[in-house]
Amino acid sequence: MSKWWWSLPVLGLSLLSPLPAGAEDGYKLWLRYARVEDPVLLKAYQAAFSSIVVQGKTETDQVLLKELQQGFRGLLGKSLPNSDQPQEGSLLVETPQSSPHFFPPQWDRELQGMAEGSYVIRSIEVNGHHVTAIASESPVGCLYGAFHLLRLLGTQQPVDNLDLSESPKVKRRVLDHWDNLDGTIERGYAGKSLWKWQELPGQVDDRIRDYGRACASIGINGAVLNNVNANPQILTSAYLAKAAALAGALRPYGMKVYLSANFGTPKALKDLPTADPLDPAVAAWWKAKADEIYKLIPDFGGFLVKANSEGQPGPNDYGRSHDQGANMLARALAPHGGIVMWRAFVYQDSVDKDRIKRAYKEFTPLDGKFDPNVFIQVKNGPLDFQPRERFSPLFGAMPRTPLAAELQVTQEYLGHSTHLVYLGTLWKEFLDSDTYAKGKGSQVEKVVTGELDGQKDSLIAGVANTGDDRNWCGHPFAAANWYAFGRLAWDPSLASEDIAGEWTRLTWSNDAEAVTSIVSMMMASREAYVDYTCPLGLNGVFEKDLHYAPDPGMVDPRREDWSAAYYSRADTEGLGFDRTRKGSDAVDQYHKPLPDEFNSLSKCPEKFLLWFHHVPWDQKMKSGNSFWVELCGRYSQGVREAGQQKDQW
Ligand code: BDP
Repeated sequence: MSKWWWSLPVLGLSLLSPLPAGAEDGYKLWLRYARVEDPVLLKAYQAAFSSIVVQGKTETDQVLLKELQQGFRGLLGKSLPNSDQPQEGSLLVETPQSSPHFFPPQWDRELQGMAEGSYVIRSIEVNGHHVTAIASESPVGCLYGAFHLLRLLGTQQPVDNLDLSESPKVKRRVLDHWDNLDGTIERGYAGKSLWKWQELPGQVDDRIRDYGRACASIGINGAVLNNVNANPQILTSAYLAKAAALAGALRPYGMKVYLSANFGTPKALKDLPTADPLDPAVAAWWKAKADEIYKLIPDFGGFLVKANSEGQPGPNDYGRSHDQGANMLARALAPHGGIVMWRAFVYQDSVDKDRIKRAYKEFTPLDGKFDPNVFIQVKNGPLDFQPRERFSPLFGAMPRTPLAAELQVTQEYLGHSTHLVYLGTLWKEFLDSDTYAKGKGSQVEKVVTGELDGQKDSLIAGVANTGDDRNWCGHPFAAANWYAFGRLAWDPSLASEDIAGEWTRLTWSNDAEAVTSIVSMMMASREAYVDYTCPLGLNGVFEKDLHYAPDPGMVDPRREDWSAAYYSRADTEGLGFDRTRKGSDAVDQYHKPLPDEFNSLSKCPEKFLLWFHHVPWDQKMKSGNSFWVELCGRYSQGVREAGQQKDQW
């Protein structure tokens, strides 16, 4: 198929300036700490803060003191001294350990009942002085509080009568780096890996600390360092020492390091003739490996595993099941407090003719069979990070297993780092979806936070979009997705528009017109992208391997379900994949009343139409148009919208 039309929106957006205003190059991300523009506010802020009191002596305390000093210097043009005693206008940063004399006992009680990393920010009086207090049970909570206060100043919010209490709704907020040991990044569009493996462990690039700062500023508290298509070498002593050096650099920022583990490692490294999870020698190998890791990295988070998926080894190779594989690893990690993130991205074609039904069919029978420290990590949609998918029916279908949501921050199918596509709206659509698992009001968000089924541990992972490009993500607007991922992982109930507004103010400007224009570009961008690439629920139509431009007729000789034609199903009758009860019956993997809604051509929301239906070309749409006319109209609408963004910019 000719792809001339594909160049239209790209042309439009490539006219965006790649650099932020002035001499800035994007390196500072949303941590620019630009001088407060409003003169009245600037004066008020300058008067409100006189000194910083950080009595804690941990590495995290040092990091947060430096951050506050840098932030105030930039925002207020004023250096604040670190003093021992609170005075009028002090900013008091306290934990019960660091400041036993100041820490109000009732705050202690309040915070003890809250999740790790929680904090309060309050305007109070201490010894007759007006001070602002940031308080937490831990230095890391204070660090989050410090970033919160700087965000308030950076977005020009009032800070005189503060009474804030913040608590992360998800416990583990993790970036998954698909970084290879040779420095390349699978699906990376922003240069090479940030981890300079060849320089480690002797030399840790300063940039790692800035990465840690950026993550901490939005509450991200973990990083999987290497690609899910894991090179077994990562678990050799040489690489573990390198990982330990990175863990040391990230620890002050409250970040734990995790590793992707290749299930076949004991065999691949030629330590054992097999990787069979039921072979005692294999279990002993992993136990010894876990012991070795925790000697080097005492707070190691755990393993992420892609097993029996896209050629990766796994328990099925030995006739064993996913739970047998995952539990064997989990038992090696459990004594140290580590977890296994076992991915549900599996689609063996023997399981079902329709690829999107396979993971559900493989995993739901295993609910209740996993050890407590195993997460099943599920991509938001049942296919593969498409511009729009219905949520994976696994959410809400495994009540006895903690489910981690895997989102993709890097824009594999969403225009790489060339197209402006703000993903906050996509992720909210997913998180807000009602699974109906326990009746109305059982949103995906509640599955992920653990609220729905009373899970104690919770995890959201985002496949990172960072690289060693000077501006981190390849395009300033791609950084908004890193930002939005962190903010939503902390609190999935935040509104995507508010997050876009915050990011815009911190990154570009507080100027009202700039904020309105940029936020409206961002808010419309994903819908426009869907329209100009795969409208009305069309899916799986991207070109082979690269996954950049749509190519709905593509046939991949390697696998039917890697072919766009398998998904688009265009024929003389119509377009789209019939997943109704007359077709693959994927609709019945959802809880009632969703199956009936999706099954019906008239009730199915039009944005998911081709995901569930093979729609006749002459089908009458809600607009009154025929399906064909509507489809063409959506493509044109997407292109128009992209053009409009150019004008707005
Ligand atoms: C697909 C990517 C592939 C990943 C795979 C995965 O194309 O590069 O390895 O997902 O998530 O989206 O394992």
